[in-house]
Amino acid sequence: MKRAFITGITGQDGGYLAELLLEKGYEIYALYRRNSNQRFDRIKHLLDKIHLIAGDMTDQSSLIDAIEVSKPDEVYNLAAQSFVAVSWKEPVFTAEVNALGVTRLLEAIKMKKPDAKFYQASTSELFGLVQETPQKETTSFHPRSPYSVAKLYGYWITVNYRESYNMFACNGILFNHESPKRGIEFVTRKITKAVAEIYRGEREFVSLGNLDAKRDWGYAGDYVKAMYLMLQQEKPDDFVIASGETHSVREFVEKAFKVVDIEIEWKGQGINEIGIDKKSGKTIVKINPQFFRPADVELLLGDPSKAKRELGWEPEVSFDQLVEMMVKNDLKNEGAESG
Ligand code: NAP
Ligand code: G4F
Repeated sequence: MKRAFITGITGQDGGYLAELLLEKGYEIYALYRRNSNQRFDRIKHLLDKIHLIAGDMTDQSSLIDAIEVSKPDEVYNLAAQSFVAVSWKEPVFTAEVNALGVTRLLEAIKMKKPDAKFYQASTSELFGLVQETPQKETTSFHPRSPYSVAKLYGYWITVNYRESYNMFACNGILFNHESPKRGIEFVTRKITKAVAEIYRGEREFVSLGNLDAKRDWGYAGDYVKAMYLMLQQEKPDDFVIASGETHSVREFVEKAFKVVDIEIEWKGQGINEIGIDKKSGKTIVKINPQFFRPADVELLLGDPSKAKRELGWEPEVSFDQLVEMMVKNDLKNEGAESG
């Protein structure tokens, strides 16, 4: 039986990846942070099927112990301070986890299980101020936040351990991927949760920032399959994982309200823009400068052709299906049905 060690198990991707690896017959060990208010909501259904090991990406000895105990064939490093907006508020902590944390984990593997295959959760945020469109494995990086600068270090230290120590270490350069399990601070889930609440009359409007930012959004359940496939190849390599389509935040808002039959009309400009429900005339979207970033990534569009060619990976869930799945889940969570 193959053994996998996953960091970031309590996050969105951790749950989907653990489900996939369990289906494939893996024994799973996973790192979790001890908190005063422990939250295992996303993996409640998996708790009796996996081995949890307490530890932290900022604590070297906990990672060495975890690798020694789990003796993994494969390591998936998903742990991160993953919210870009907070990385300006906590730049040093973000670097400790997203940059140095990767080195700590690679060192632990080098010491205790050097033949383990390693997956690093790299990101399309590395492209930042994009140098070409669509973005592919050979596109130059220009990170635009403390988050992505730290992830750039994580990317290169992964390449470096591959080249220095011949370790099987891969970067998955994943574009945005969402799901009903997405954290409520990220724009997609913030919107779908608000749509459900507005539909039920529990709130009047949602406040957002940059509506013109464009993202290449896919479904997390599809993207964890690519992580697994990267570690099943003969040689370690880096791959862009994306849908190959881009949509603005504005389009996401329109599609999400459409699921509950609300059509939006936009009025005004800049921070004075508002979104109005065409039928009722009520304002349901407002702009709040608080949600703009010191520097934003305006356009992401990935070219997943290498992943298709070499991994045989393709996304299955479309943008429209993803939006509908998330809205319907948020309606269901609160006990309401779509109209
Ligand atoms: P997420 O939901 O925010 O989950 C992050 C996970 O990291 C949580 O389990 C969190 O644990 C853990 N973590 C944070 N700091 C830690 C620390 N110091 N020590 C140990 N664990 C720590 O993120 P996600 O969306 O699943 O993303 C997974 C990974 O892919 C992240 O590295 C993210 O940066 C990267 N990524 C995500 C996307 C995307 O669109 N989702 C795209 C590209 C790359 P707690 O529950 O204790 O906080
Ligand atoms: O949903 P977001 O917060 O995701 P972002 O910044 O693209 O980062 C996510 O994807 C990355 C992959 O590219 C991951 F590496 C990272 O860990 C994370 O999972 O914001 C998306 C866009 C941004 O341009 C933001 O400015 O939406 C814009 N936006 C507009 N209004 C908003 C809001 N974002 C948030 N979170 N909240 C708003 O009210």
